[in-house]
Amino acid sequence: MTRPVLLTGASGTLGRMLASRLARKGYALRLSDIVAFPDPLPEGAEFVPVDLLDEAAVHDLVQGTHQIIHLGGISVEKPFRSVIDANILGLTHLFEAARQDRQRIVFASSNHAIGFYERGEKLSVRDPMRPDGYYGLSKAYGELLARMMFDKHGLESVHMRIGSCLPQPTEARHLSTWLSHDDFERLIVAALETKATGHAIVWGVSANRQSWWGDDDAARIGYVPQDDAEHFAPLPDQGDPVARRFQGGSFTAHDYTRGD
Ligand code: NAI
Ligand code: 15L
Repeated sequence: MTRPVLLTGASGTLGRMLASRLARKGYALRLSDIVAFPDPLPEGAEFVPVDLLDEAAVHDLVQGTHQIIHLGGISVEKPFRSVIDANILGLTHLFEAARQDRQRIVFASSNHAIGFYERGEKLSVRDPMRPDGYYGLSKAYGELLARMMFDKHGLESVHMRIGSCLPQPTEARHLSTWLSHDDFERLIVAALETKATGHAIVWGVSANRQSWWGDDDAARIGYVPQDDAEHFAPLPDQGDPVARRFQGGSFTAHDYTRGD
């Protein structure tokens, strides 16, 4: 029997979209979230409700699956306490369970791990992280936890530093950060299907002419984006001067107290 791919955060915006796309491609899926899956279950999918904070339940959830796509957790800037619960404790439970079962994890990291670089600066995934809040910091933790897990235990993982995954770009910042749904699917399939990934970090971004993000491990996992936000240009800029200055946009302006 085929072992299903585990998808956490399945009831969220990207999870629902991905679940139906992967099911159409013939993947057997084990969907999981803390809240019920709101749509009819795709063919070949089962749903297992789990709170990532429940270590024993996370351990059981991983058993018998084949690779893990981890989208579950807090997906916006929030106070420290709410972020650490799902994004640090919950994430660590998942990596520990994956390590015991020797499963590859494909992790939804975020551009907010590097949000305090100024717009226009061209980045490599090897540049130092500059998180723009507790949310971005939790994504930095995920990437580093996985680095340790690979160096110490050989656990493979692919980190998608996702920009803005939307049906279409709606503001000027998205001309650089947009990840189309089709390219998101391409990235996920590449991360699942590549024979060996090691610890890979890939910008989760389309082939945008105005992208700020360059050198990464996309070629190593075979990810070739095909869409370009430029087709939607020009788009209006949004937010206050801080949001317009930095790559992380409005997340950087949240509780920003510097005078410059
Ligand atoms: P979302 O907020 O719609 O989905 C997250 C899901 O995680 C929700 O369904 C929620 O119920 C679940 N969740 C939260 N706490 C949980 C817990 N303790 N146990 C189990 N499940 C829990 O977010 P979205 O937009 O679908 O994003 C998915 C992932 O991709 C997130 O990790 C987010 O940080 C990341 N990401 C998304 C981007 C985007 O453009 N949508 C950009 C960069 C990263
Ligand atoms: C993210 O990490 C968020 O999950 C998503 O809601 C968007 O705000 C995105 O980044 C972005 O930066 O556009």
